[in-house]
Amino acid sequence: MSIKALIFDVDGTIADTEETHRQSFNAAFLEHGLSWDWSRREYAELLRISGGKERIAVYIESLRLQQQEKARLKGLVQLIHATKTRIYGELIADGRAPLRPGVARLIGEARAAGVRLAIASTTTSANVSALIGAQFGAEAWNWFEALACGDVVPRKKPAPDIYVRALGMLRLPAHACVAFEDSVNGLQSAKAAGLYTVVTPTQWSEGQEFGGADLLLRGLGDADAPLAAGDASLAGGPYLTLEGLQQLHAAALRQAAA
Ligand code: XBP
Ligand code: MG
Repeated sequence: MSIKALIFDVDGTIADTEETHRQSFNAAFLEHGLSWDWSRREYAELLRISGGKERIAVYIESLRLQQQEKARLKGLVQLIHATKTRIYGELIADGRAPLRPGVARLIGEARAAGVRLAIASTTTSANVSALIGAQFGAEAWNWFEALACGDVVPRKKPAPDIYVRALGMLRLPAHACVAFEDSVNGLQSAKAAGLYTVVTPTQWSEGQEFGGADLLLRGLGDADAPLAAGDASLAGGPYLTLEGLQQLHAAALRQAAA
């Protein structure tokens, strides 16, 4: 088996969480007496910025305000974001943002085959734990040997830092791992770290530039959610299995060595 570990992005990849993030941002703004209210269209643009704190700071900078007021508001970013993270955790614990089709199946196939699991996400470890706990149960926290999240690295996606960190925690070389992503920032991060990367966009990231993806599918697919014909031919079947991925990954390694 040329694949020793699967490294999953979280938001948009394991689950379509960005609508819950958007609602959490807006609820936090309200709680802090701010009249900001990010529409879906506005949030889709803001998603180009990795990291909720960074996103809020860029938004503040875009406002027509005196520099002094911008500086004051930027001084509140950590507090606003902590409120947003609390609200997000509550919504996720309520079962918002179910797993995308095939995620639980592929993770189960990997565990059965002894392929190791890791997370490489821009969001906070609190958010990742909330999602994994809500969707898999608390025992699943131990399935992921490496949780590389948020601020543990100086540069967020599209920089490779978070994937390099996950590889270091796994003590594995990039060529022995596969990354799963949903966005161009995530794809660029994983490719810059040298990983074979599967991209499954969501409505928030569709239309972004996925030219460098090793495998681009609308989703992983499942027995009750089979892939459309085009994706099925790429995946080698009605849904992407670990065995199918292993064949694609091994072929890519052979091609790179040729
Ligand atoms: C996506 C992100 C995150 C989330 C919001 O992360 O860019 O910023 O949008 O979460 P991923 P935070 O790498 O998992 O796709 O507010 O915690 O940043
Ligand atoms: Mg993502």
